[in-house]
Parts: sequence; C-alpha cells; structure tokens
Amino acid sequence: METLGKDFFGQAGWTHRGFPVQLDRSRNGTSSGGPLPERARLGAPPNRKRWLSANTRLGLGLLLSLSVLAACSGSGEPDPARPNVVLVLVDDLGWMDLGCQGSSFYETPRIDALAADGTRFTQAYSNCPVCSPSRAALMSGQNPGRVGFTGHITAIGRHRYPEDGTIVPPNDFMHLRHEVVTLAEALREAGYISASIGKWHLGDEPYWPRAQGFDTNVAGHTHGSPSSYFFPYQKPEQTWNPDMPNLDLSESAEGEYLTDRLTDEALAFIDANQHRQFFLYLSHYAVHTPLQAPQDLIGKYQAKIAAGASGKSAVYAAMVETVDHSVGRVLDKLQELEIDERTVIVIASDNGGLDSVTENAPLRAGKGHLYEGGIRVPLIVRWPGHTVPGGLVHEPVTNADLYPFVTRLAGLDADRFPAPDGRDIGRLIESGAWELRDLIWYYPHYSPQARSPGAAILSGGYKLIEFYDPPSVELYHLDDDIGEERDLAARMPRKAEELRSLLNTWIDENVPIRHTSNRRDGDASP
Ligand SMILES: [Ca+2]
Repeated sequence: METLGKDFFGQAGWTHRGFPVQLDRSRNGTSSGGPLPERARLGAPPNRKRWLSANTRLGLGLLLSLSVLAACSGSGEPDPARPNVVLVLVDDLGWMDLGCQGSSFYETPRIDALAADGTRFTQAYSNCPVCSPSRAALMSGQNPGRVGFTGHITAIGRHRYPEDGTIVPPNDFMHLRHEVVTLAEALREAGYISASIGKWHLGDEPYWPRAQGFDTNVAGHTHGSPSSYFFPYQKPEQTWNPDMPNLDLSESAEGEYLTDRLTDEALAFIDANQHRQFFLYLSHYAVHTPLQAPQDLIGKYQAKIAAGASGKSAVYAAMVETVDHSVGRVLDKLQELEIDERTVIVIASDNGGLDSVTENAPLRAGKGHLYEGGIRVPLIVRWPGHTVPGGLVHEPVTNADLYPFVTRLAGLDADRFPAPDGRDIGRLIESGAWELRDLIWYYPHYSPQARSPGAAILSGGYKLIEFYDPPSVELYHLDDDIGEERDLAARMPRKAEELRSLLNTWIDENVPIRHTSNRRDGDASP
C-alpha cells in the first residue's frame, strides 16, 4: 500500500516524508528514558484552539435550539431530557478484571452493582490495543487510523521499532488534531460544562484537554502514567517526572493516593456543577503501571493468593479495587445530590489487560496485541429510564460508539457532529435494533508487549488478523472460539482473502498516514 503524501487533512504543504521527527530505530525499550525531545508541531498554531473551523462548524452556535440556549443560561434546573454524563475510563482495565465480568479474584462490588442496575456489553472493544489511539477514538468517534493517530505516545515521544523489521510504522501525528471535534467540544455546544480529570495522553501541551473543549483539566498531560501513584506523585531518583497540571498539592500529605485524589477532584466538580448539565471524564491512571496501591488493600489480596486464589498480582488487584471505591464514591455523590436519575454513567477501558499482571483468559494475549485480550474490554452503561437492570448486549461495539451516543444524549444533531466510525449504542439499549457492520483495527506499530504490527477486521463473526512482521494472516470464528485457538485461514482461504480484501480496502480508503515497507528495494507494499 502506498502512503498518501499530502493534504489528506487539508493541511497545505504537509507531507508525510516531510515530518521533521527523528525516528528512533533502536530495538530496546519504548516507554522509559530521558526527557522528551522537542517535537514537531503540525497544522494549527500550537497554542490556540482552531476549533470549529471548516464547513461542518460554520454558524453552529446560531443553529442551536432555543432549549439548548436556555439551558446554557443557567436559569432554572437543567433539561432532564439531556442528562449529565460521567465517563469513567479505567486505564488498561482487562476484560476479566471485574467481578461482573466473571472474575472471582478481583473485588469490584460497586461496579458490579452498577452493571446489575444497568447494561453490560459483553463484546465491547477499544479501537486500539494501546492507550493514545484508543483515547483518540473515544474522544472523536473515529477510527485512530482516520485521525492519523495510530501509535501511543511514549516517554521518549515516538515509538521505537526494529531496524530490520519488515515495516516502517507510520509517522503519525502523535496528537489529536485541533480540527477534530472532540466529545467535549460537541457537548460545549449543547451547554455542558466539562472536566477531564486524570489521564489524557493525547498529545503535547497544545493538545491538552483545555485546548480540546474541556473547561477543566486536572492531572492530564502528555504521558500515559504517573511517576508514582503516591504523593507527591514523583520519584526523585527518576529523570522522567511529569507534573500533574492543576493538582494542588499544598494540603496533600504523605500517603495520598492518586486514584483517591482524582476522585476527590471529581466529586468537587460534581458538587460545583450540580445545578447544570455537566460532562465528567474521570480518566483514572489506574490500573496502568507502575503497580502501587495502599498497603492494606495489597495485604488483602496477598492473603487471598496465599489461600489459593488464582491471581497474578495482589498490587494490581488492589489498584482495581481502588477504582471500584472511586466509582462507588461518584455514585454516592450523585445520589446524595439527587441528580443520579439525570446522570448517565459509563465505565470503560482503553485497551485490554496487561497480561503480565492480570489474567485475560479465556481471551488470548493482552494489551498491545490484536488478539481479543488486547482489545476486548468491559463496557457498562447506566442510563436512567432506559437501561433495564441486568441488561446484556452481545452485539460487538467499540468505544468510538460512545461519541454518537453521548452527543445524542446532549440533544445534538448527528449530522453536525458526525462520528464516521461510531454508531449510537443507545439504539441497542433502547430497542436492540442493530445492523451488522465490520469493525477495523489498524495498529502498524511494534507495541512494547507484542512487538507485532498488524491490522484486524471483525466481520460477521469472523475475525481476521493480518500481521505485518512477519507477514501472515490468521482467521478465527469468535462465536465459537473466543480464545482464538483455531486458526481457520488455511481451511477457509476464500473467507480469509475476502476479509483481507475488505480490511485493506478500508485502510486504503480511510487511513491517510500508513506504514511503509522497510525493504531496501523501494517496494512500498507491506
Ligand atoms: Ca491503556
């Protein structure tokens, strides 16, 4: 496949090969190291949001309905037809990391109760097996490939990849471009106030939440993890110590734990905005590494393991439980303020569980892989008046589907806030009406975990993974092989070729910044 050279995004003068970023071709490591190098900044001026440009945004404010404007004015109670939205994104939460998902090791009573009170999606996916691109999809309703952000941001900036690999990963943007209308920007148009509390990981400071439609950013920065989960959230012996923006530590004390502190911030935001419509994006750094948790909780899981429970890490389990506490505190606050009935809650994860610390079985592999363990994630929605207690949805959905759902909740017109790769999951909750569609993953990067670039398609119950290094395809029928143990590619070559063709046609037509061959003969085909 050929890499598009210019103007795919309408940015005059931009070329892929002209991207002045130094690629690091070392084999070793991807997520630790020294300070960030100066990075290229493309497109819009870096310090000012150039949002709502282009035709889709022309005159948008004037087109808002009077009811929306009334809600914006702050007069009276918020329109109950347009609920608050609390989106709790748990970093790296694996498919089996919750009691309601079937785990007997992890203790997550509050999330389990939420699932019992709402709808649980049994085949939900992140749009990428690693953080940043997955979050780009969540915020945009678009496939990471479509927005030119397919690899995650590391502590050194860009991914490393092997010098002798078969492909050169795309020189992607490594930020969510300002031209993309984020969920927060859309909701701002509907009069919502919004806060991003916790992990962001969608670019350097010019692309942090305040520049992407959020009114508040607490602790969101360029990177994907804190140096430490404990106050002061830094490790003096480490050179890489990102500050936590707007996290006032003047009254903090030793032992303060980040997940609890972010929850404090979330509750303060809810308190302050209880009389208006709000969007709370509570994006926990947990349960991503570094593995750190309160000692009493760790001891509890150490005892469980000692007593014979099957669990890989007591510390990780303790981190999962801190997130459950957080969700419980948010639920209690909503109830205390009597706004729970006009608040939609979503619990989601940005990629599969890290399989060195958690058990994803029956899924294969974990974070960083295109197998189910890397992309299949928990998704729970409570939508008062709509979700039925204990509801289950088995249709495949992705986090990009949250964009059209949430914008619809806010009363926004889908024509003006399109989500080309998302579909409103509210339809599934309300009526079950859903047409089958193909899902696509494009992840041509050497992840730290899998080091196996590739792409995948889920179509009609069959999943084909095309690996780029070395080139190969695998075909699974997920409906009767959720563990991807029986590769059908050799037995069903026509089906494999059909899906491979669909996959690559989609990539060719929709992904502007693609990988290239690393072969020296100049052949650009993977
Ligand atoms: Ca993640």
